[in-house]
Amino acid sequence: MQTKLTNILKEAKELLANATGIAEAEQVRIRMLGKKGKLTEILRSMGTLDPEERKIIGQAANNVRAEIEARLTDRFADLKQAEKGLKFEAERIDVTEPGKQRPLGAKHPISVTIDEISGVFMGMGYSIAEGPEIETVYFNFDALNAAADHPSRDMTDTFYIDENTLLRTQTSPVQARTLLKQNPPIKIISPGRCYRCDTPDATHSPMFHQVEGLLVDEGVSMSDLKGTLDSFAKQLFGAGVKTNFRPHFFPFTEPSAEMDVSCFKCGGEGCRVCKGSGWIEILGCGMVHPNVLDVGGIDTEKYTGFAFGMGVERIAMLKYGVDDIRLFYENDMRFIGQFK
Ligand code: 2U9
Repeated sequence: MQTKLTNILKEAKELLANATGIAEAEQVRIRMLGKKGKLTEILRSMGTLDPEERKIIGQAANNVRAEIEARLTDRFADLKQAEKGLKFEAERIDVTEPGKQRPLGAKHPISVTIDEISGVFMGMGYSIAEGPEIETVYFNFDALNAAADHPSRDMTDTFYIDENTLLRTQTSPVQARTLLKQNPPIKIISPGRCYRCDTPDATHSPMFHQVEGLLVDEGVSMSDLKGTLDSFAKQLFGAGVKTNFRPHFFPFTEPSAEMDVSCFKCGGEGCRVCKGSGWIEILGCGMVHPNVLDVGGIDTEKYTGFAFGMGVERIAMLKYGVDDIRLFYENDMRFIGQFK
């Protein structure tokens, strides 16, 4: 029996040494110490021994059990560590590998241009006013002195939602609302989206952007308008540009004018950008019509004002040499990314 015990220990040691994983080591435990295990069998058969022998063999069997258990514990620990090592190895991350490149966005050229225009006027003390893109016919047309039969009111030119509601065709209703809300001095610009029923082509889009401005105070004259807009043009297009004002007509201003700048590309010599004339039309402007001030509840005996408006896409196209307005709405990063 002693020999059997020695063999059991030897076999257990060998099997454990060769076990390549926790599952195999567990099989060794069952084979030796399990209910039907070899050592258990010996312990069970000890009943046939005489008491003296039983004591000796019992002691020896307990020693063998303790030895196998100790070996099992060590082997389990080693195998567990080894399995963990394999798992870590399989999950190893190479932190030196280059990361995935996420394409960076860029500020849209229309936003770049609005920010440039707004920056110039904010530098002159103007505040930014905003208002709804879905407007009333009253604020978009009536309050702005547009004649009842003015062509811009046509269904073919304006997106109507119902007979009293439309998508604003200009940002002027923002200033009309400000006149009602605020007492002079008023000094605001209103950048924003506008909508007109236009078939898209290289220079037209049914949605476009404007920046309009309004200044109302005591003693405001046409020379204030000219000085302000001349300074604006020099800051936006370069100190060397000259401005020229041509008479024009708008329902909401009287007198009205359009402002040209000397061509910032050719310096006035004549080129493709200025179509050979040396001048480029930039914006419309004028002294606010007394009818418009009246509607806004402004005392026309005391106050006068000037206003101006410009199309942002047009300015951006001229400034950055873009020849098709539709490029602004395609969101192609190869285009948008050029204006950072
Ligand atoms: C109020 C009073 C007056 C805003 C003005 C213009 C001249 C003008 C056009 C330029 C190109 C619009 O984008 S465009 O088609 N705008 O020429 N806008 S004066 O005058 C106002 C606005 C509001 C209460």
